[in-house]
Amino acid sequence: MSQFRALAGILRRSGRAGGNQWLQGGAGSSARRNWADLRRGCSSGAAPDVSAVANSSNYVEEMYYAWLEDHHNVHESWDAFFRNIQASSPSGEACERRPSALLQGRVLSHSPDMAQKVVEDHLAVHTLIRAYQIRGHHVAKLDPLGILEADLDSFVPSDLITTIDNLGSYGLDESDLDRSFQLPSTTFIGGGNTTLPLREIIHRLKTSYCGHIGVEFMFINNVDQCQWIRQKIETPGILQFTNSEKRTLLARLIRSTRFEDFLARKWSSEKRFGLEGCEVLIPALKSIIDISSAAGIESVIMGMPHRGRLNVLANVIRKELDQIFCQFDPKLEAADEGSGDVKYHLGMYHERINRETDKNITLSLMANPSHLEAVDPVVQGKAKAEQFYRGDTRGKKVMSILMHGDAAFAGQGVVYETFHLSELPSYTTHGTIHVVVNNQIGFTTDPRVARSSPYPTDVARVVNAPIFHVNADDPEAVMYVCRVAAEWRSTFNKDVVIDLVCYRRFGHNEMDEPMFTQPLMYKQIRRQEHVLKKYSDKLITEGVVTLQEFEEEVAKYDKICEEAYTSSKDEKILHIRHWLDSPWPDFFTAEGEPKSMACVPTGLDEEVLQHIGQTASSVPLEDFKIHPGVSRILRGRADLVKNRQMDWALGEYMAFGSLLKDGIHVRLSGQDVERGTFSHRHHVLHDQEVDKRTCVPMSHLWPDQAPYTVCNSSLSEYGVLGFELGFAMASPNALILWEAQFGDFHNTAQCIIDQFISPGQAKWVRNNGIVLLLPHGMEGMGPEHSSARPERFLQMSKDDPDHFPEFSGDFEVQQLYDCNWIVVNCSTPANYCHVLRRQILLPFRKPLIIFTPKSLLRHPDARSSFDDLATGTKFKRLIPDQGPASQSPAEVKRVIFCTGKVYYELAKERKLQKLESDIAIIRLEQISPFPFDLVRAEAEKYANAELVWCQEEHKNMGYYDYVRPRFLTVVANKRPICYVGRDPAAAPATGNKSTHLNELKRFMDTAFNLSAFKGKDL
Ligand SMILES: Cc1ncc(C[n+]2csc(CCOP(=O)(O)OP(=O)(O)O)c2C)c(N)n1
Ligand SMILES: [Mg+2]
Repeated sequence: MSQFRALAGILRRSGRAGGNQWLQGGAGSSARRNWADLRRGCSSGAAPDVSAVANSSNYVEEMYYAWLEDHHNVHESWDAFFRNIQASSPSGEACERRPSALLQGRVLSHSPDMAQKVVEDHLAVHTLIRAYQIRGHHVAKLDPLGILEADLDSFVPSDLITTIDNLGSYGLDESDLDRSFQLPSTTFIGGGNTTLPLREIIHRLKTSYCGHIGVEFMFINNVDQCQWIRQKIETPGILQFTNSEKRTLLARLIRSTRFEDFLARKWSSEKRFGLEGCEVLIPALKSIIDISSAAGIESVIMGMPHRGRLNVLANVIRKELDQIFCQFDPKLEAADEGSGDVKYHLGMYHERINRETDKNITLSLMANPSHLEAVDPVVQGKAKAEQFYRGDTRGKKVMSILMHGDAAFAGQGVVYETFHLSELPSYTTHGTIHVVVNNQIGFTTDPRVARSSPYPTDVARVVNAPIFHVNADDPEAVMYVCRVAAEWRSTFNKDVVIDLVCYRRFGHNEMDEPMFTQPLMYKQIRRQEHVLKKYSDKLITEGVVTLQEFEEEVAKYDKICEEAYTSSKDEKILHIRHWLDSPWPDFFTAEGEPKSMACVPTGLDEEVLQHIGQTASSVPLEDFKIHPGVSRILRGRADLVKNRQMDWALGEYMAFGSLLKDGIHVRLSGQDVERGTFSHRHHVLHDQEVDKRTCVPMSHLWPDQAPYTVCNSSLSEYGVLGFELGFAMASPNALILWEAQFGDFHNTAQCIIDQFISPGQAKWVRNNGIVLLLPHGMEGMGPEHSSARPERFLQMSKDDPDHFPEFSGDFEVQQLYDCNWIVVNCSTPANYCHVLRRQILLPFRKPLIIFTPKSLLRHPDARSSFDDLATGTKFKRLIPDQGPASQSPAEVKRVIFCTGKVYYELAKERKLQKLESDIAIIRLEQISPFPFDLVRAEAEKYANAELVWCQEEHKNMGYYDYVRPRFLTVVANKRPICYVGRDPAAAPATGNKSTHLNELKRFMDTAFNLSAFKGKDL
């Protein structure tokens, strides 16, 4: 039992009726002990029940004499007890050496009152210690400017002893300051002492918790972790550095500061989002990396916003300075394809030796868009993937560091989404170190109107991450906090936050005038001495460096910058490729080109199909009891396999299973993907009798297959899609799929789609083969749950609608190579399987957007034969009409082009109306890049027919706006393309079932009314 609890227990017990009897009995039985017992105080070795035995005069006397002889003869608690009595005795009596006067006067006649007072005072002191541990940070001196409150509040918690009067709230007063108190085991302020005078206790608490470091950790519900932090923060003298460490810190600070100075001197009117006011970020990151490297970390993946990014690239990742400087040259031409990106967004990857540890380390900074915090989940995904491929199951080799601005960290929801991934088994990176550049401003906005929480870091509390606030003008305090944070990560493998409370010396960027909006703050900032000056003065005073050494170090770095500047002028061409954050050296040629420009057929051997089909219909584990409903589904699958048929779920099984066989890791992530939103997938079977016992048949296909990961995600799109995108960056030899619960929910991840997936290659010359599965279809389910918004993806596709391409070489592959992403809507399970396999068999990677079915999952017509997947078969970008119309195309009056589920409705209606010879129906399976070649062949084949585009979506949605100009280009504007589908609308679908059916009927009637467009001016 802790001493604190023992004392508390005594207080409770002494208030109980009959307590005395118990006390006497208990004390009597243990009253007579030998000296060794006295020394220990009690047989368990824990603190003795001081008040419990205080009534036993013999025992107390015995103790008292022993104490008089030598204070060390008794347990510390008795020592404190007798000292207190002595201190509270009238003068003269305190020196009384006879026990009778002292004890009988002070203890025996006044106990249990006196004992109770001692206990209460101890409890009070323990409460006081706890108050500092919990709330000390509120009064810590965190703001280097000394004008702002880091917690937005000047309120001082009354349970901190900021004035002597505050002692009153604990029942203590000034006279108690020199009384000694037993320290609880939940503090380390004693160092080697177990008791301290109250004055010293308060002093040490203030030093630990109210100096330049403020720690928030007492919300963590794990005793060991709290103890660990207390020990790191409270142990006296812990914040000490060797001279060599101080010199390294100074050298790093010089680099950080002089780098910004250099840029400011050379390009005074260029935006660079300088680090001035938080120069300590560079030594901070380097220190985190040093300590992590020493603990075994081999790869660090970082994400950060604009502020200080160039400095991090130069001084942490060690990008060649001339490569950075040449980016400021406006005449520099880009050597690579695409649009490129501004210099303060580019990423970087570098393998080097860590000078402090002499170990190899790979550092990568992920490229990011302006959209603050969007890169967070991407970094996590990439880190997770690197851990996964290295078999680093506990995050001991690969780690992530995320940097944040104070305003963005508090304001952006994706920060919260990312934190919520941090402990999930399939998403954890086993601890991220977050570093906040808290310059107490966001652009022009003050924190008091930018957030509702006291600190910008409060979001981290949800995952029990400790938060270290630190005054960034105290470089040693910052280094210490970094050391603790890195050790925390390697000890507990959990997230941790470092809040660098700093200031922004200039405006938001170098062109901005901050005095417009923050006049007083900026008056103070102008007066603020630079941290480098303050720290170098300190070290010179301490004799750690001489002024001359300092000046030489500065001159040395300035010279490095000057030389790099000179050589940067020789750079004529900018290679964005050199800024790649995730290279795939073996996948591409040395020049970064695909090794071929062909795609092998994606069909499969019958044997493989049979084997996968059988596994998909079975439970590979013994004594595993599945739900009868699942049994039924598996039996259904078995029947299909017997008939060499597959439904959607089996088509997917064939794709995943065959890729796994070829050593391709498959990872499917999203909400409820394990079962499948529509209960069709069932990739994870649950034992109905044994809790948490599951079986993943896909993992039992072949003994040497690649691993299969299927994971239900948290209820997030932005965070999870970003994560999977990052995962897909790590290796080209993996099929990474994210499935939306319903396609329209992807819009809460729009930023990842708009900023990373669509333009990623153009901005950062990096391929990414992520697959988005977006359930889509108008099925009367209402405005939501219906449309995955194909129009949005198509609008962002970059193939030129007005340019008729040349059909040379492998046109299909060339088109795919040129596009920014691939958009498909497959109408058959076999084609779905083919497109997934093609995704991996292509010699490059492009994002793949698939609109997936809902009702078609079980539609008896939407099945494929094994023949459609046989060896030699491949993905069909377009499925031509195969019925009577195709036999005599010249007679055909109308060709309906469509995509996806509406095909089945059209085919059914055509049959009903007996128009199979008059109307051809052609399915566009790959919508973008548009299969100009195949569409042209079909248009030519049905030379006399009207061309119709039919979609079930509203006219201003779906595919129409994308396909129309391309059709016109195909027919050289010589034939019109008529629209059949729902009218334009604001909402994607009606919530009224009968309206839904009426709409369907109306456009079906038009589709099969052969005179619908007669005489119309199209
Ligand atoms: C999602 C998003 N919204 C708005 C912006 C515009 N913006 C750029 S920087 C900035 C202020 C950022 O403040 P903070 O996070 O504190 O970083 P600081 O610039 O102070 O380092 C804003 C609002 C943005 N880049 N991203
Ligand atoms: Mg800020």
